[in-house]
Parts: sequence; structure tokens; C-alpha cells
Amino acid sequence: MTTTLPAPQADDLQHDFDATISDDRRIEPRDWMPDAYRKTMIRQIAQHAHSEIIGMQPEGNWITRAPSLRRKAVLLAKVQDEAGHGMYLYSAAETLGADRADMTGKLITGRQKYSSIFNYPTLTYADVGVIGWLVDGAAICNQVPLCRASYGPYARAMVRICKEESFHQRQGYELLLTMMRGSDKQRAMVQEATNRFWWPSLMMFGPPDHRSPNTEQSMQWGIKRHTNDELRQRFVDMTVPQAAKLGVTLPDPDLRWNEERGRHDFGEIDWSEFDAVLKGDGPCNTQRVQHRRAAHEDGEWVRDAATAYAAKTAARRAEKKVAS
Ligand code: FAQ
Repeated sequence: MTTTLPAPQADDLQHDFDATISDDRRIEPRDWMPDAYRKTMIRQIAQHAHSEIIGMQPEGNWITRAPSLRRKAVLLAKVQDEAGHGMYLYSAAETLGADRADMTGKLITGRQKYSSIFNYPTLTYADVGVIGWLVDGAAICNQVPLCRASYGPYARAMVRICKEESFHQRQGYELLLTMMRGSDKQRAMVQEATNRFWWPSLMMFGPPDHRSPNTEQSMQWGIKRHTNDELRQRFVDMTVPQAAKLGVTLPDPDLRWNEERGRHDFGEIDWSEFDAVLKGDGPCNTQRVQHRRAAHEDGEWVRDAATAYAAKTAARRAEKKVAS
């Protein structure tokens, strides 16, 4: 949406926007904002919404094979929560003028991204626990600072999402604690799932700072409060003691406490793997997008029916108004 305004008015609007950001107040949907800010917010929120929706697939894969009624109920509720997060986020993007059908179209034709992590398969039930522990854990680490993001509707959606993600993280950790108290086979499953998900979880935070084209501007605008590398480091420091308590080994021979830095050092991430996943060449990219596309196509009749019902209700309301 490009708006050309006379110069003095444009300057005033820019000044008000800058003041809102520097005073750490929120930008609201009716406020003027630079086109580039709107575009960045739509990009990030759409990617985030798509991640929540595509993120239902890896764990959804285990709903019918959960090992008990309790685990099944918990997993169903968790996957449903992720759908809810997607819905809040699409609504937040709509307040910026984005169109939900357009965003879905861009997702299923590969023109908008979703998180790299959901392109990895879930091979055993331990993956459900590890996703809760590491993937939701990384998501919380990344999203808690977003509760203070400068765009009001996004920041407010994040508050509720973070509360639910914290619960998800605990359910994953509780599942893993239970498995670690079980048989040798169960313990081996947890270790094997941790080995597969550790590095992709670190990639969730995005490219290293020197290769992150958006960080600097997003930090100036108060969208991001920390860089990708800062949050990744925070996640490593938070997770190491949790792994020790659980009794699993994180698959990184270079991971050790650095007394001087007061943080953990960790090994080099394979960024060529991240780049390949982003290009569509991860283990499950094709399957994830195809599945989403099929669900969208299968749901066409529901959208048509809802649209027809809304039109009929509006017409009836208009008729009543004319009659009264
Ligand atoms: N995967 O310049 P930067 C969840 C893209 S929700 C794919 O650093 P930015 C809940 C990036 O978009 C997980 N693409 O970008 C759950 C950019 O693309 P461009 C999702 C990635 O935006 C749990 C390009 O690379 N969370 O897990 C990734 O400043 C369990 C350059 O990167 C969010 O979306 C990636 N990992 O920082 C659900 C949180 N990283 O410019 C189910 C909100 C980067 O070509 C089960 N988003 N890219 O369009 C953010 O915090 C930021 O957007 C970052 C990236 C940190 C992800």
C-alpha cells in the first residue's frame, strides 16, 4: 500500500512513528507506518503463522499412534493449540492489510516461508517429547522477547502464544522424563531423537548475525529485541542443564562451559543444511507443502458454504432493515 502525501505531512507522520518506536510504545493498525515496516511485519507474521500451521503435521503424524489415552488427549490438545496460534497470527497479519487467502496461496506455492524445523520427519514417539522440549523450547526463547515487539496486535498475540508454548515445552519434557525412567530401549529412543533434533533446533533462530539481512532494521524498529545469535546462545545455555537432568547427551563434542564468557561454547552449525532446507530441499519440504495444499483444496466446499451463508445472512439483514 503506497501512499503519497504532501512533504510536510509525510514528515509529521514519520516523526510520530519514530517517536512511538523510540518511546517504546506500540504501533496500532490505524497508525501510519512506513511501507517497509508494514512489509516486514507481514513477512514475519505470515511466516510465523505458516510455521504454526505446518508445524501441526510432524506431531499430528503420531496422534493415531499415541501409546495411551492420556498421551493421545495431550497430543491432540497440543496440536489444536498450534492451529489456534496460526489463527491469531493470520488475524494479526490481516490488521496490516494482508489477505488470508493470499497468504495461504503464497504458502502452498512456495512464495512464503515457514520454519525450517518442520521439514524434518518424526520417526518415533520420542520425537513428540523432543519437539516439545527443544522445538517449543526454542520457540519460547525466540518469542518471549516478541511480546514486546513494536506492533501491538503481534505483541499481544505473542503473550498468549508464549503461555501455551511454555505448557507445551513442559509436556514434552515430562514425556521424556517418563521415557528415561523406562526401559533401555526407551532411553535409546530419546537419545536418538535428541541427536536428530538438536542441530535443526539451533537453526530455528535463523542465519548467523553476519548473514541475517533483516536483523539490523528489525531491531531499529523494535520488532526484534535480540539478534539471532544472542537468542541461540540463550537457548543453548538454558538447555544444557535440562539435558543433564534428563540424562541425555547433546550431540556436540565442542559443547562446553566457557568460564571467561560465562556461557557455553558450541560447535559450528552446518549452514549448508539450513540453506538447502530453505531452498525446499529438506527431508520433508515437498510432503509438508503437498499435505497443506491437499487440505486447502479439500476444504474448498467449506469455504464456499461459509461465504454463501455469510452473503445470505447479510442479505436477510439488509431486507429486514428496509422493511423496518
Ligand atoms: N526457517 O534476516 P533473517 C513454532 C528466513 S513457531 C525458515 O535473520 P528475520 C511453534 C527469514 O524469514 C516457529 N526461514 O530474518 C511450534 C528471512 O527470509 P526472507 C516459527 C528462516 O525475520 C512449535 C531469511 O531467512 N517462529 O515453532 C528461518 O529477521 C512446535 C533471512 O533471515 C517464528 O516465525 C528458519 N528457521 O529473523 C509449532 C518466530 N530463519 O528475508 C508447532 C517469529 C530465518 O527471505 C510445533 N520470527 N529465515 O523473507 C522471527 O523471530 C524471525 O522471523 C526469525 C528470522 C528469527 C525466524
